[in-house]
Amino acid sequence: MIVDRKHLLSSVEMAHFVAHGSLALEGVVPDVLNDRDIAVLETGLPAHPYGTPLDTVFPAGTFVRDLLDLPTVAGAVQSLVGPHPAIDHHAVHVRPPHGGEAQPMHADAVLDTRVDAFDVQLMYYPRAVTLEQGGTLSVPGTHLRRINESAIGRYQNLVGQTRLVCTAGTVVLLHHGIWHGGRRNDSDVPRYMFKIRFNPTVRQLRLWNTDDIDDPAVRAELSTALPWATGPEGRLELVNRARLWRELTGDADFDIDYYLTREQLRPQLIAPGATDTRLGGGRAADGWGL
Ligand SMILES: O=C(O)CCC(=O)C(=O)O
Repeated sequence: MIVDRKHLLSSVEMAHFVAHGSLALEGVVPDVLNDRDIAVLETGLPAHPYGTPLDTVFPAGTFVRDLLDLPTVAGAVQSLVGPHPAIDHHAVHVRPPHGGEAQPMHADAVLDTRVDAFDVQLMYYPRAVTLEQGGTLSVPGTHLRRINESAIGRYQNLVGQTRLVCTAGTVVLLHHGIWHGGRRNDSDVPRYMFKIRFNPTVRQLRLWNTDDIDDPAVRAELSTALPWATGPEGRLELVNRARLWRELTGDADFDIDYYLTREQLRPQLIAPGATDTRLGGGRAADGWGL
């Protein structure tokens, strides 16, 4: 389905996603759907091969499709991965009362180093989540620091981490590289989360509503300072974000400060008198002038 433009993300929201690696849609799923969903999640859902078309995995009329067709959800997903994404995989996570252990911190793929494309993970919480219930831990902004799945598993807590606490019907969209982990459920009620990973099937180029692309708030979002990325680490994040923003906007000259521009300086002109031995000893034309 192609979503009406008014439901697409704005450039400011996209810039927030690029800087943080996540976007929360608080309480966007109505209770009538949340109640229906719990029953289906308890039963479980059939698996499909990686990369199956969305229409095959979640045909019209199924509860997941109703969830994905909610205009706010559909608009956000389309803005990030485009229309007709494929389903990488999906999983139901139920943490029983006083059950489960804190998961090792991880990213959801074995070394996925793409910098010019990304998958999106949708996490849907049909019931309110309290801190006691073990709301998902994540570290905003880590998605551009690629790690190999649970290679960071020995770290239980990191500076700048957040814990999800939300109302029923909340959907969170995450970049595939974000560092995260489920926590123990210390409460008397089960905690439900349903996750879907989307693969883009089109180039992730200007898929959102770009009317506000020149709004200064876009650059402000892209420059957000995060607690774990101070000093030189923070500067590296500006480079990483500028690199992704170039891919998403098609603006090959975009930069935050001068970092990425400088890193890519590789002039091809050969100075007078210099020889490029790789090219058979050719000399630069005289008079090029310095
Ligand atoms: O249960 C959670 O909150 C998170 C689960 C998780 O990290 C995952 O599915 O990769």
